[in-house]
Amino acid sequence: MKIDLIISVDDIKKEKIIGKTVIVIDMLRATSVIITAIDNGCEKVIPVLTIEEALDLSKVNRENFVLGGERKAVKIEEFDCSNSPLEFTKEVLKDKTLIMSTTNGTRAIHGCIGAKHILIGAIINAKAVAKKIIELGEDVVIVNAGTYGQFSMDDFICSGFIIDRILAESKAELTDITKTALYIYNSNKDIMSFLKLATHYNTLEKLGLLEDLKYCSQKDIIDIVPEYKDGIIT
Ligand code: 3SL
Ligand code: MG
Repeated sequence: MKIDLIISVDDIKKEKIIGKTVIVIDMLRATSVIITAIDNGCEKVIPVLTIEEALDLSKVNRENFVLGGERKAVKIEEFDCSNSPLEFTKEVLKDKTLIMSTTNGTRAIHGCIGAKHILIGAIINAKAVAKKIIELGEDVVIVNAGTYGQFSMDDFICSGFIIDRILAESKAELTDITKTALYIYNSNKDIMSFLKLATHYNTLEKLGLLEDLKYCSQKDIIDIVPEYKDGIIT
């Protein structure tokens, strides 16, 4: 098994992902939200690119849907929830479909359409992702959402952590970039300390979202791996 990595949504090249198994990572915070929502009983998540699309989709039977997401890390006015994983509780999500639109995460998922498997990963489900990757036994491309089309330290260390979890149970061939992600994780096993250097960490901290940062940095607290297929994540 070979593991490669793409550093941001703007760097996705179709020829690198078509027919491949990909892991999409936006640990701050979109993929952490999706994993938490599904784990808390949300029926399915529909990631969409625009606010208009989200509002349109929810028009019929509005009570069946929860709308979540952000622009510039802040709740979208017409939506029910922001992009804080802590808002997506069992009570909020019971028997609901979550329609979600975020700046980088949902774009990254859409950018991977055409891949054979699109798995949703974060720090909180890294071990489960590693297990699934080993079961599939195929080459993997880790797709970092990044931030506004740029490399993001948070997604990179998360990639290194997932690679570490894979290597704990299996052999894999690494490219230079995945060796670097692993090196970064191995030199910074305290995720929060490393994240403090990241631009997006500071953006969220300034918005008073320290609890989100703490939550998203917890290792292996959730044992499921959501998968995107035909427009929905289950
Ligand atoms: O860009 C995204 O998808 C979001 O996760 C960013 S934020 O952390 O909600 O600001
Ligand atoms: Mg992010």
